[in-house]
Amino acid sequence: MAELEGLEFGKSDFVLLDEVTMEQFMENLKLRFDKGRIYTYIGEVVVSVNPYRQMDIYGKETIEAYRGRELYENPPHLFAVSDAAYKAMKRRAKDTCIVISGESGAGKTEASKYIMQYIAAITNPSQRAEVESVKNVLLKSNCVLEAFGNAKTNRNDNSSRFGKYMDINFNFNGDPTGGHINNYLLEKVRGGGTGNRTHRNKDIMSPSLHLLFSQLLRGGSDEMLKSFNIQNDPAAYVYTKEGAAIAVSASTSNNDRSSHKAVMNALEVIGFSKEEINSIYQILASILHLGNVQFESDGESVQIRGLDAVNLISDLTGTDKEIVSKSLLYRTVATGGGEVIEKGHTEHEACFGRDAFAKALYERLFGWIVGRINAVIEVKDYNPVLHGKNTVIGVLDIYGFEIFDNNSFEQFCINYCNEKLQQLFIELILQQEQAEYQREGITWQHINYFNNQIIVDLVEQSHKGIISILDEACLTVGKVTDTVCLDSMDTKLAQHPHYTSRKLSPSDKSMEFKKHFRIRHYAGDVTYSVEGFLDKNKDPLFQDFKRLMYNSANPVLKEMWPDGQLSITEVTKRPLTAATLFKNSIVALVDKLACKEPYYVRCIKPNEVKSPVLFDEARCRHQVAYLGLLENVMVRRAGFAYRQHYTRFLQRYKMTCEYTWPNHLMESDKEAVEIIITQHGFQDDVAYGQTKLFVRTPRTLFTLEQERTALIPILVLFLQKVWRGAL
Ligand code: AD9
Ligand code: MG
Repeated sequence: MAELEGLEFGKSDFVLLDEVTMEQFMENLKLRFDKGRIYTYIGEVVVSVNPYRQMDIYGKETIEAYRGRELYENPPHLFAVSDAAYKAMKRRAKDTCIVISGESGAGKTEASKYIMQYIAAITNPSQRAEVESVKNVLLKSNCVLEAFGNAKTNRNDNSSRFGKYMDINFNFNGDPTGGHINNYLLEKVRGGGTGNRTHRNKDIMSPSLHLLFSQLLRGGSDEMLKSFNIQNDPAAYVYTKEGAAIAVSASTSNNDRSSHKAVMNALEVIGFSKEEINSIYQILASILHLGNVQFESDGESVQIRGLDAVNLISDLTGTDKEIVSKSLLYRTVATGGGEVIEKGHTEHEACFGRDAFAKALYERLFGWIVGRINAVIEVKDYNPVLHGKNTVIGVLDIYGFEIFDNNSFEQFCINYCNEKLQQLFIELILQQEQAEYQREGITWQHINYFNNQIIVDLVEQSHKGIISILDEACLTVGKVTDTVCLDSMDTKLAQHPHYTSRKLSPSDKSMEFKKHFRIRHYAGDVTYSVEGFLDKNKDPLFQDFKRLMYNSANPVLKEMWPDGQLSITEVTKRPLTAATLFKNSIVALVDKLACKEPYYVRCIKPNEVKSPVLFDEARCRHQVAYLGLLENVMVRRAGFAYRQHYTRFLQRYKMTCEYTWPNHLMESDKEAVEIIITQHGFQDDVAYGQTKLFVRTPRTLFTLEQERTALIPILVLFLQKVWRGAL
């Protein structure tokens, strides 16, 4: 429980609310937001409200104030949980993780950066060069990943279009020695969150790419643009034409220039070679040119209209012009009899193939950049005997729950991920409480909470779950459409309490179209349009493109496409689908988090208009509800709202009892605390653990606190008289 803040700032810990009701919770949250107190605890969980303005609370002085201190010694802050995670890691050799959650624009990425900055600031006091270099790379990696994976959406000007989990490794001194980044589900096409849906919606490239292109076009040197044969005009390229308005409103020319410079610098600091950096931009330029490849059909066969773009792509990717053209127009297929034939695309297939190729180039580039950063920060020459236990702090900044006007496959995956994390949150929070009570020898009363396992099962259960049904549809030979797949889901899931569709409840006016299904998520109902689900799940990319890239003369490209070396007959018939790959990665992530001591930051977005003064009550209430924050407070309070080491408790409240002030004569601090508690008549409200006192209701603490506050002036007067010799 945080202290050192006056009551005019509200309760610094929600467990201290008089009653745990939504009204009181909201009142406190609003009061604190209005007073510029953006952080509040629920026990050790930090609830953060995006201030939408620069706050003077992250500087050196604040860092020093939090360094090495306990949670309750300072007002609530990200730095306090960062320090708690760091202390647990250093003192108890515990692997810890900080899970940051909340919806788009709630402040997750900013929080993750402050946490990293704090850890960087408090480690390596002796400034050892190799540790400084690791820290530098870890910090710079944010800049690079943001450049390649963030974008302006209508919810957030700097929205992360990928999930990120970063492990930071520490040596026995508690100094960072390396790290590892996992990235999750990079958005390759513009998601529902960006608005501006057009008839070409499914072909529109990721907004992150638009921003990158914009930075390249405006920030790249003339020499670079010339060597890539790129004009400094977004309207000249199909892929930038469509998103030009978004990219332009997201940034100014100056911004673009300085961002481009910063990214180039960060890439260099991290250790990317000149050739590698050049390759990165060559690939981006190739994607731009690829968008300009146009097809025409004479009714019989399909041709490429003009070969300029193809020639440029071939030059930039170090591939053969003929084969580039061929890969865009034909696909190699193996017949049932094992015969290999070339099949010409229809115009539609050719366009689909081109865009899928462009998206895959971007996705592989992003994955490769993450891989290169990992190679640099990977812990090397580690010897457990010599160096002691290698401990880890993980920081998770992953997309929050998404409900848009149009929800598609991406939202389905993201919301499933949030179900998994919510489940972990509840399990771990309960588990943690239980563990502490057990350690301290306290009897624990189990509390009921909504278990979202049923929703997780609805999505992921084998054979019966939505992902299985989707996969089955994708693997079925013949013409299976999105609607057929929806039919299958309707049949298998009709009885499920968290699933419904237009067909199952035709009277439901809110689901206008037939191609929709709805999941009752823990955070609310989300209606998904099944259109495009199958394509996105299959994520089809013709093998010919993979082979083309693998045979590139550019070693960087070759490295990105190892699967291009498989011949058509070797290609596995049933590659894992996008949903299954995603599921596997999230299951692995949850396993990773579950074995660490967790710390949570729950971010809330105060309004939709990025205002520093507006607290949109309804929006905030909704977030508090779906983040399960009230349940969190209840769980925390159902047991004991407050706990403290005997010695610290004694220090604070010994003045409230004649037997302990100024010093006690008992055998132990524990006994002295027992005297204070009994003298106040609070014995029924507490339990005595091995090392800590547990207090059930906050009122007890308030009474002690009030008494202490009332006594301070009297004590000061008393001491002044003693000094003056009046007594
Ligand atoms: V998304 O899911 O990636 O779309 P985030 O990551 O939750 O989202 P982000 O951290 O990017 O949100 O915050 C959005 C914007 O809010 C930032 O660009 C800042 O302008 C603003 N923000 C967030 N946190 C703070 C803060 N602690 N201080 C000042 C903040 N501004
Ligand atoms: Mg973010």
